[in-house]
Amino acid sequence: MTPSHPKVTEEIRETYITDGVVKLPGAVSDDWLPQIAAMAEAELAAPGQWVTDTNPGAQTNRLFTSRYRWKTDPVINRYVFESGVAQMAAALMGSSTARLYFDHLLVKEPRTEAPTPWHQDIPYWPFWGKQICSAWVSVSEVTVAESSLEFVRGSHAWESYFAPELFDGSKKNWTSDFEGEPAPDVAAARDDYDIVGFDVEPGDVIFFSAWILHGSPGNAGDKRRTALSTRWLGDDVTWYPHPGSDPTVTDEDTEVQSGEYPDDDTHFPLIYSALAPT
Ligand SMILES: O=C(O)CCC(=O)C(=O)O
Repeated sequence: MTPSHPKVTEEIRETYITDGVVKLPGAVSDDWLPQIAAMAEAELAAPGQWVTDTNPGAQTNRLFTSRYRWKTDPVINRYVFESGVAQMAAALMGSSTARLYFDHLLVKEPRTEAPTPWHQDIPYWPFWGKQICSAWVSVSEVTVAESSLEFVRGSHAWESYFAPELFDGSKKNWTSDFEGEPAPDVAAARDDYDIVGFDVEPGDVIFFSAWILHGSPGNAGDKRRTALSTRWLGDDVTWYPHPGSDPTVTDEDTEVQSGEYPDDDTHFPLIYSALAPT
């Protein structure tokens, strides 16, 4: 059955397919945003298990990320199941289903110097397939200078698979096990790339392929930038654990075998199916 969503017009879907990224204005309702902001505040005060923090406790110059909390955090859990983002992701990917991989809170305090390095998501993740995307929402208005996202338009179609890098500004590889070419230094040669950046209003969601090169500058602004990215798996996805893949869910946690569709509702819950009665 063809997936659809009222906000995913044919034009928007074509942009997603061609560019690898699209912004859906007002895709989630405003009432989610204060809840996400409060969740972030609580997480900063008492971080969960899967955290990167460049400057613990600081009010400025701090990049903080936390992942895979949908099972224990009630706000994230409700957002994943009820916000409608899963159905939009499915419609954009042309997938009849959307399973959640994980949620990723990304906070940049005011005057955070560290950019999010230019990277592809797919090499970090233990999955293979083209129907994999993220849905990134900011709780407040954010310009690119305040650390909204930038993309190399069309790079999802390059067939590249770049070595993952740490997100702490160190420029080090995320793992020593991964063999692969480093991501190009887009920041050093911006004119060589077709870069598109998105200023966002609250409730806008940026959907992007796991294969696209993307990053964000540091936060030059004087307010916190809080964003929540959720990661979505479509019909063509298979389990592909490999050296360097994110350890939040590993082969030891799931009975899914390499090369199989990740039909595991405990770890990758089915959030949307076009076949399910509405
Ligand atoms: O929020 C950011 O700065 C980076 C987000 C990102 O890279 C992602 O969601 O994949």
